[in-house]
Amino acid sequence: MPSLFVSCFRGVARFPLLVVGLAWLLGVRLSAAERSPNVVLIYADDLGYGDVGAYGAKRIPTPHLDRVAREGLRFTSGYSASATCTPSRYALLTGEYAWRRPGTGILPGDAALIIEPGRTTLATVFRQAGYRTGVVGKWHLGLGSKALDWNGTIAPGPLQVGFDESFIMAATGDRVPCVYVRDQRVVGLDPADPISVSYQQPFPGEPTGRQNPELLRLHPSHGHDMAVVNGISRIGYMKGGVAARWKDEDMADVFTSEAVKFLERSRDTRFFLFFALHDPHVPRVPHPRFVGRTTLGPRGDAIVQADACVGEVMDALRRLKLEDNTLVLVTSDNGPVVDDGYRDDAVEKLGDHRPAGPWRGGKYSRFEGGTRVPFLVRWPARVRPGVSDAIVSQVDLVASVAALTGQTLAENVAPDSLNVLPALLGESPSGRTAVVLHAGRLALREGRWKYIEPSTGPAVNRPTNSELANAPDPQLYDLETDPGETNNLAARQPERVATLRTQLEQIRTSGRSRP
Ligand code: NG6
Ligand code: CA
Repeated sequence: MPSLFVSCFRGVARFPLLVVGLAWLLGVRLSAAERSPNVVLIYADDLGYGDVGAYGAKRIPTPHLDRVAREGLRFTSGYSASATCTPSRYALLTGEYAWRRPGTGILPGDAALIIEPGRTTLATVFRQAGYRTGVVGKWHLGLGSKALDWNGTIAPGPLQVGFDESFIMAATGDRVPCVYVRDQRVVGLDPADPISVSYQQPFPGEPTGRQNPELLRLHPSHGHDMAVVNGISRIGYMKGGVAARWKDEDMADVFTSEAVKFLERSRDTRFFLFFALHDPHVPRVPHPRFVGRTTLGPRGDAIVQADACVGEVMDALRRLKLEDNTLVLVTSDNGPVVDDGYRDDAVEKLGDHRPAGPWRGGKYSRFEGGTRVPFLVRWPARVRPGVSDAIVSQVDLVASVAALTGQTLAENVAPDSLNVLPALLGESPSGRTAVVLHAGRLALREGRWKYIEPSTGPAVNRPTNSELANAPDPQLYDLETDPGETNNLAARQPERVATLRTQLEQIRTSGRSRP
């Protein structure tokens, strides 16, 4: 570029609009990074494909999710990478299938952080592009290195893997410690009442659900009989930190107000917010204003509450005049479960509601219900409303965001993340050709075909009644003619089974699936 031009350009750099106008006049296209939007990823917990009006739910009003669907792109083949929370979140943030790494199963609340600080993550990719990054809500990827002292500095955690700010719960609503952590500290902790956490032994003198059922207002159906917090028994034991303990009925409001405050603080910069809702995971204790909003009991009411959280974030974006250039992606970490361990009427009141929609199985399952989840993308400035049948997985966000922000990923990072940006923006009808689905063992979807590798595990997860898809023989389904996976074609099409088995084996042994 001639030096005269460069110095002119520098001179006007203080006037961004002028620069954009000048660039336009000169026919210079803005780079991807300059055009890229704010991103809000709303990640529900255990929300099923069939739990959302836009996906066919009739008995749960979800007007805000439906509006996102109506004004955005609604995916019919959007997947979480696994059928439970920790491995799905691991894949979402690292772009690596969790089954490659031992130790990425459902974590206890006192587990160490499972993402190594310094690794490329979804958050570092945004940060690299100059975004301000925040996480609010459920974390469940571990905290600290080992033997964490909850009364001191809680690290490493979100701040060491790419987030500028965090306001989280460590694990799940049903696991101790039942406190919020802002950045590296427990919120509202009284130093005179320190917290202790154990997943091995009860603390002498502390009540437990097992021994003190009279203290409970929500009783376990399986497990969940240890520490009693807010009248609900949990997984794991905790002592102390009484002033810091959360109130389950306020949790959605607390997280949403933190999410909105993050948006307000970030309005003048580009930002990425990972807003990980707790609903409708157990224990389902919605705020009183949502109680009775459905005839499905607390599970349905918790979904209405989740929908309201989405509405509040959308309202905030509108109020801050950020709606147009913010890409909102709403999805869920795994499929639905009805009885996940508390006697909360979910089974009794289910009636004809089908939480997984047309799919078989649910949370914990390799049938489609385990991982085929609601998946919505709304970005008014760029994405035209519609429905997409492209296959996309949450593991693809790392590579797709790199593309969105004009970056090239290093060869050795995010080994399973594919750039499906054209599909996410509705510019291409196809995303991936194949995706690996995970719940203990693996399954492979390739186009219309679904191969489920043999497993000796139980066919049904007894306490939850989730059909797990475990069987000693291979399974092959044609999702186009048999979306409910009822007609196993494996015996009739052995060549296809062999091809898919080899393809899955290749993905497994090569350590990566990104070209
Ligand atoms: C299971 C819990 C279940 C839920 C799940 C994790 C029992 C009996 N069941 O072990 O209630 O917490 O773990 O869910 O304890 S997830 O969505 O975070 O993966
Ligand atoms: Ca979950």
